[in-house]
Amino acid sequence: ESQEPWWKSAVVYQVWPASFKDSNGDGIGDLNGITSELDHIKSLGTDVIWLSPHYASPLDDMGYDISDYNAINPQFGTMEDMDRLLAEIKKRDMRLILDLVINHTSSEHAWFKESRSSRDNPKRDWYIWKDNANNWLSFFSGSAWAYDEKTKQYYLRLFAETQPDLNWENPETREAIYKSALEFWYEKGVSGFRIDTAGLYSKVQTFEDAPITFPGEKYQPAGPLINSGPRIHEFHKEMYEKVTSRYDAMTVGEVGHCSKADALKYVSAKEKEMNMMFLFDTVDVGSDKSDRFRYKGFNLTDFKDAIINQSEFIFDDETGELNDAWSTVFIENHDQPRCVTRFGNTSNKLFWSRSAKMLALLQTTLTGTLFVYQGQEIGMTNVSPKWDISEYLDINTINYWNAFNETEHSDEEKAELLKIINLLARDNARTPVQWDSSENGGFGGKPWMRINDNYKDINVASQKDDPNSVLNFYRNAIKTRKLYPETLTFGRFEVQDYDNQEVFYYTKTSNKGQKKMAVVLNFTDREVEYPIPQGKLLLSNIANNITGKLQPYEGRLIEVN
Ligand code: ISL
Ligand code: CA
Repeated sequence: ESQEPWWKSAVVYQVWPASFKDSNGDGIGDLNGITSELDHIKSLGTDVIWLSPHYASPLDDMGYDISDYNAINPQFGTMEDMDRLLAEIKKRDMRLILDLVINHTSSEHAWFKESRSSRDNPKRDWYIWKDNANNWLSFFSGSAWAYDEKTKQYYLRLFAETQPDLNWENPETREAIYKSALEFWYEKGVSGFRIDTAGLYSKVQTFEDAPITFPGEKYQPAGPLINSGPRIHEFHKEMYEKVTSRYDAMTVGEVGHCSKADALKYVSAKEKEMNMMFLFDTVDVGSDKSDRFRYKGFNLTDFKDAIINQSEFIFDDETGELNDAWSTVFIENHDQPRCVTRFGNTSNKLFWSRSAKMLALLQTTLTGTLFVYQGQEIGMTNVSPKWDISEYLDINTINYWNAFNETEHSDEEKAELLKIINLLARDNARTPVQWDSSENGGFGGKPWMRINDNYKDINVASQKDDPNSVLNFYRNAIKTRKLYPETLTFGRFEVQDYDNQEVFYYTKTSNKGQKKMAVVLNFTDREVEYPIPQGKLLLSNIANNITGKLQPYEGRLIEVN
């Protein structure tokens, strides 16, 4: 009955291929492994699979360093494997979106090899070369500029040294990106893209020093000099007009942080840029937004604010009705720690299971397109705090730790940073998916990254037929979401009792106002007496509790009368 496009009510499941499932025993997840688990993915209520980079890559940044947009990483499989995966996805009435990494390539990409070969190479200007470096900080620590001995200039690399930034100012470069990274895959039948670092393409062309954000530091976050820069909306409009608009596509841009005005430019339908974006308010709660490891701790009102910020721009200020913009709902991805460790409680089995389900209840009742990350559906946790720093393999973590150790620090300071790394490192999302309690957690061969020690307790096999498992809670909650789309996916979101630091209480109201639901979540490990709204209990993570007392981590969805 609704005229809304399919991607608004879609449930998206993100696969990060290296750690999903290994079909040939070499310890690296692969495309055939994904194909073998499509029924699991579908059983959740998934409509769309977002596949993190599967392209040819040296894997310095686990595939976000692409050396050929039109080839499959041989460690993940072949083009035939990819065609089969796509066909099997479609057979199950799902769609596939890919990762679009076009702010930079790998330094092994043919374009960059040409560009660096001489100052007068025709592709020299496809990347950003300068005689002098400025003070910009790389997202992976240190200077954002790398010196190239051969031609004696610096190239910009906002991420790893092997991830040179493309020069979007050059129209020829943009054309090449559209053809090779987008059109090629649309023509193969994919349904859109998750657009990596979608806010970073337009750099302020003076390349001036960034102001001091972190006093005493040599390099400083470039901030607005690179994020949502002067031509960013022009570039997105061009990409939409030249490519995306020709397909029935879904696009979700990774923007991170931006003003409300920019948000509306990115995702208002009339602007013709992209459908929706990922904002990082929630996943950055308690952290400095330029450096997550500068962490100050969690509090529930900050968390409420973050969730408000991520979707308030899709409602008209005056009427409260939806406008023509759209938003996303997510709490995990391959760059984030596990939500049950971060926002829930893993100190015992009961709290683990209950808080994982409470977070599922939160996610499945918020407005926007819902994204679930591999392993989230079984309540996978962060790695053990006992892991040695050498077990962490992510370039972001390693570079940060090395940069920190370039200056003297006390044992207390080191221990403090190690604690924060354990809480927030991207590695936490990247351990192999735990399929069963057998060797290597049923993932395949001896995995490229150490499996989480708790795989015997937390795995798909032990949860799939247990009606009380986290997995079946996710399935039920997604079913409920699909039963009441007007209220849960499209409804107006209003936080009640904002100042409460223990309970997160909000209402969802269908656009025409005929249905109203309340969500009440106890974010503490204590019983809390609470004036719970009267009505029909639609979903709860504790069977049959209709008392006025919320158990630790209890969550309820109530249809209020
Ligand atoms: O995770 C981060 C570092 O703490 C973020 O700053 C992250 O680098 C940023 O959100 C951009 O992420 C995306 O592009 C990166 C890649 O490493 C991430 O995996 C990807 O999601 C470079 O392509
Ligand atoms: Ca493999």
